[in-house]
Amino acid sequence: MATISAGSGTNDDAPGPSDPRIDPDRLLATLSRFATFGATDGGGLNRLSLGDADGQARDELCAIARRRGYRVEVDPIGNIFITRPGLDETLPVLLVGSHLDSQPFGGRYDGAYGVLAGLEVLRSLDDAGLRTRRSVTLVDWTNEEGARFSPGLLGSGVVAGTISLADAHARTDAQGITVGQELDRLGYRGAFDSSSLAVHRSFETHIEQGPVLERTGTDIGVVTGVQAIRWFDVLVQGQDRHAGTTAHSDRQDALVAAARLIEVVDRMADTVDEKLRATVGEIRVQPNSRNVIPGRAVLAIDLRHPDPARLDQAEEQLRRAAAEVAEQRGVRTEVHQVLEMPPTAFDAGTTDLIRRAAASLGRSAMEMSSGAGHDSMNVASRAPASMLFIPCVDGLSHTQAEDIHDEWAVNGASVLLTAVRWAAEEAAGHSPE
Ligand code: HGY
Ligand code: MN
Ligand code: MN
Repeated sequence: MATISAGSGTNDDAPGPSDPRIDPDRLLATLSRFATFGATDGGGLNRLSLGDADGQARDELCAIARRRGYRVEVDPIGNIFITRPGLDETLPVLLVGSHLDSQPFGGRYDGAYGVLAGLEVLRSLDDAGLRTRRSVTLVDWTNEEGARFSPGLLGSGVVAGTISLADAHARTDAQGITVGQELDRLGYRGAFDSSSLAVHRSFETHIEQGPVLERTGTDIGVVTGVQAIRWFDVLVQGQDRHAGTTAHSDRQDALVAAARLIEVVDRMADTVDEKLRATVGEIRVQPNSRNVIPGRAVLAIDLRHPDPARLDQAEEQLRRAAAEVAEQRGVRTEVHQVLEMPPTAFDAGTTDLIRRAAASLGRSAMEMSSGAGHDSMNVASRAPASMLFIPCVDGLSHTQAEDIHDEWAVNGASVLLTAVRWAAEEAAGHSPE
């Protein structure tokens, strides 16, 4: 695993007053610093949304921003907006950023890279003494992952209107703690009206979370869109009974019934089509004791496909299988949809800026669609948005083994800086094509 060290070389040819450059050492040192918040022994992160480690990362980000004199605003769902004011603050802003929360045994770069590459852009503009026409705002979205509080994309979803603030505050984790309680505990239930934030363009930088860029030796992924996502919770209610005294003919075993459904989900890549991604990533069993026949099981299901009609097919198969298993196993089943994200097509003009920024820096680039979900799906419903990817080692993500090379990190931030500078100078009233 390539460790992040102080990056190679600094900027020998110091930037002119209006020629901002990324500071590789500062970017890499900041990535290392943030990787300590929620660090696991396996070299990854356990920085669940609104847990203590997320609170530490948030506090560090805000402290850096305040030391730099940036404006720090927090909205009622805890999204953090850090603004480097431009010459004309009446103009819609440039939005960069991503998320700081991670999976339970996740990687150090999923989300964090986008936030910290965005921070590096702000600091590089400072170094060059460059005041952009439009303000540049860096965002840390609350609960992108949805690992602790379902659904994911929660903070950006409230701003996009896909979930109400009240519903979002009421979401609970496995211990029954609510989002609202955690926001209050960490001091991140803010009052900033983010729904009023006017965005000219949004650029989210992220690791690819797949193998294509590394395999093809391409520096930058120019992301044209994201596939559709649907999450379901399936409840299986049987009857808990003594394992030693209950004949199999008298059992209503919720876990066995759930196992039948897991098989159905796994076969969907055949029964729907090979582009479908169907996963049962989590199962909660009650009472979860060796000598008790499980009375209740809850499956957390993640379905994805570029074509929502195929997701309709998968959903229909899931609902039919749940009804059949209920009949066969003498249990009750319920299928609840907890997240629906339609396929997203990013703004062509914003995507083109990324493509041209990469070319201007001599970085190789290729167009690609994202298999992973991102907050930019929500941002795209409100403003011209796009994303740029950097490679990750072996395409691994959502695992502690997630890793990147230093030069990939620097390349992505440099392309982001160029795209942001160009967009920030676009004429007032310029309506992105
Ligand atoms: O699940 C996703 O696609 C994202 O990485 N959270
Ligand atoms: Mn992510
Ligand atoms: Mn993720």
